[in-house]
Order: sequence, then C-alpha cells, then structure tokens
Amino acid sequence: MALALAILIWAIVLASVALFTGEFGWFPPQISEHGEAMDAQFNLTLIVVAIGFILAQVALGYYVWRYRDRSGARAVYTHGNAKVEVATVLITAVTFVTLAIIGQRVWIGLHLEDMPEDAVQVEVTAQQFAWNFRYPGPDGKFGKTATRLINDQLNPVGVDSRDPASSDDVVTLNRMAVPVNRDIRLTLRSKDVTHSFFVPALRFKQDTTPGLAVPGHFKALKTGEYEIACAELCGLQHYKMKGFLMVMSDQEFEAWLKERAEF
Ligand SMILES: [Cu+2]
Repeated sequence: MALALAILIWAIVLASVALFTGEFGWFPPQISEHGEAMDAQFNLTLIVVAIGFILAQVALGYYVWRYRDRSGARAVYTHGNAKVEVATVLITAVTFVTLAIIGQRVWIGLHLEDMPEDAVQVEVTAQQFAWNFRYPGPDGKFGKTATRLINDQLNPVGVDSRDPASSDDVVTLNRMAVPVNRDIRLTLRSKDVTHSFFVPALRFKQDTTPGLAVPGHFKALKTGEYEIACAELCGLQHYKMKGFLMVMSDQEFEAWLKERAEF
C-alpha cells in the first residue's frame, strides 16, 4: 500500500513536469521590447521552483515508503534537527531574494525607466466592465477631468470640455491602438474597483487602483491585434472585460487617431 502511494506521488510529479515542459495552454508568442527578459526571468523562476518541487516530492514518496506500517515497528519521538531547519530556511530565502533582485531590472524597465520625449501617451481607465483609453491629441497634453462630469455613455472618463487642453483629447472604448516600435507611456487608473491591465503578448500586467495613477511603459515590436484582459476578479461580469490592443504602423496610427478625433 505504501509503495502504491509513493508511486502515485511520483506519477503526479511526472505528469506536472510533462504539463509544464509541453507548454500546454502557454503564453502567446511575445511581441514586446521587454518580453524576452520577462520570459527569461519567468523560466528561471520556474526552473528553480521545479527543482525544489521535484526534490521535495521525490523525498515525500521515499518517506511514505520508508516509514510504512511494519509489524513490530515503533514510532520514535523527535525534536527535529535545528541545523537542517536553519539551512533549509536560509537556502530558500537566499534563492528567492536573489531571484527578486534579478527581476528588479526587468520591472524597472517596465515601470520606472525614463522615456524619450516623443513617447506616445495613453491613459487607461478601467471600469466595471470595460477599458477606456484616452489620447492627449496633437497638443500632447491631457485635459482636465472631473468625477462629477463622468457619464458612462457620453463622457466615460469625465473630460472637462472647458479646459482648452481637453478639446483634442480622444477617448476610445475597449480598443487601444499604438504605433509599432515606439515607446508607449501608460497612465493606469480605475473608476471603481481594482482591475488589472493584462496584455499577455506584451508580458505586461499591472493592477489599476482607484485613486492612483500608476505609470507603465512598453514598446510593441510587431503589428497585429492582441488581447487585453482584466486579470483581477472585479465583479460578476469580470469575464466580459476584454479589450484589444492594435499595433500598427505610424501612418495607420495617425489616421486611426484622426478618424476618432473627428467623430
Ligand atoms: Cu476588471
């Protein structure tokens, strides 16, 4: 019986490893400047965790078998082994702190890196259950907004039309266009609850929090249409909160924006 249980544990380990190495239901191909570094960091973490997981589960199966029920065997009381415990905690701590420090570089590139002057600005405002995108227009300045002006149908982010800077602002719903190979500077906001702006192809995911303007940064290297998902359970229709990122050439982007400005 003990051997059967041990073999079952090892079989589950093998199946889990096969699921990961086979990359079933894996990420879509990445298209961003930071995507490669993100994937490298992700894979490194996965490999380190996998080694720990396999070692622990193989040992678990071994102990299940080694200390199986045998006639005449008596249980022994033990206080444990302080040295082994301290060593395990230290190894785990050092491993994860090191991984976190390595990951900081990638994270800084996505959030805090200085951007060139000509970066394209987009303000993302999440709400239950949609994405609003605002572009500053030719003046490069976002106009003022006010909560009291918010109207879900007519003025979803509450743009104040009395502010001259807001007259050329463009607001779109669930579709965000960006030019390819250009730095995109994001400002992420939420109107109601916590959402999470997730573009799997960019390997970009950031919570949007009411009351905060969270900066973000990416550069898409390939044209096409990609999924934007909400990665935070935000209410009953969370599953419907889907948008599209359209990466296009500079000319196509200018034309797209102009078309929306006239509308
Ligand atoms: Cu959401």
